[in-house]
Amino acid sequence: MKKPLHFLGACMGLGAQIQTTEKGPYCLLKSLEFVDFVDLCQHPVSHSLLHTKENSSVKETLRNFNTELSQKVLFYLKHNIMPIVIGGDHSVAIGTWFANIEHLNTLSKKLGLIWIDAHMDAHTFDTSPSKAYHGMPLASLLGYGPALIERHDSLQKLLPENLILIATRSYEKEEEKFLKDHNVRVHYMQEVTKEGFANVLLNAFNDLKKKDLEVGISFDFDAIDPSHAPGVGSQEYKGLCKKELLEGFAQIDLLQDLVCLELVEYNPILDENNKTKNLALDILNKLLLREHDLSRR
Ligand SMILES: [Mn+2]
Repeated sequence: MKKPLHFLGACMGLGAQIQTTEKGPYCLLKSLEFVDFVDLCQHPVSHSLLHTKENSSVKETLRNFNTELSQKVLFYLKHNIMPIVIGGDHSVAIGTWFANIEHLNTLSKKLGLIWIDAHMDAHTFDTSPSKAYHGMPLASLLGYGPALIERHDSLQKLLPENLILIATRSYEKEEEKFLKDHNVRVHYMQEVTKEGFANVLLNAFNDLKKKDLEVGISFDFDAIDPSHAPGVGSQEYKGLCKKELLEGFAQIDLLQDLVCLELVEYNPILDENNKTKNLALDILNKLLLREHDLSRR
């Protein structure tokens, strides 16, 4: 049986300094032509929320957005449909993963989260030099940082021992200290280059599975080297190459083995020759949907 899935376009860019990542979901999702068996959707609240900066603070907007996104994600999880969240900037991870934690909690299960990203995204508002919220979602998920979702204080948090970062290479020392103090496992890019992304990813996945966790992946396109994925808000050199990413992902059945998958920070405005878009489509078409019947495309 193929597991049903549902795409959620999280069209939000207010968490980043370059806000045109909000255009990522639509640009990507409209290129997928398998609507026969996938209910393709855009996040229905996104456009009413996108340009409310004048009459509402960015924080307020992000809080409302993540609250609605989490309710959407929760709805699909409850109906045994795998949500594939397409961002948007990485602040949408707050909505995505709090929903997963809440859903798993009702099943007496816990989330193991793999965060593939050039950055640590573990700032609090006080430590962040840029004050951009997309640099803070992990702090928020761990119970710190700004409350960018309703009821943040009372929500079950991600447990630090169930979080693994991969491909990390750009961060501030406050973030590193924060993650170290919480004993979060970080596989820096240097190690990934030495050991191979495929090995690091598979080990991370297996270790979380051994702990009887449900595994989710949050993938930020800036984990990839800008020569392979220039269409991101915050380019960081010496990243993963396209081939090793796809080979790494191919070891995991993204549809059957994960509780949820999130792809964020694709910015079509900054893309060059559709490099980033084609990479995203390769992940979705060749890996996620490989078991689906693509013959009608
Ligand atoms: Mn990120």
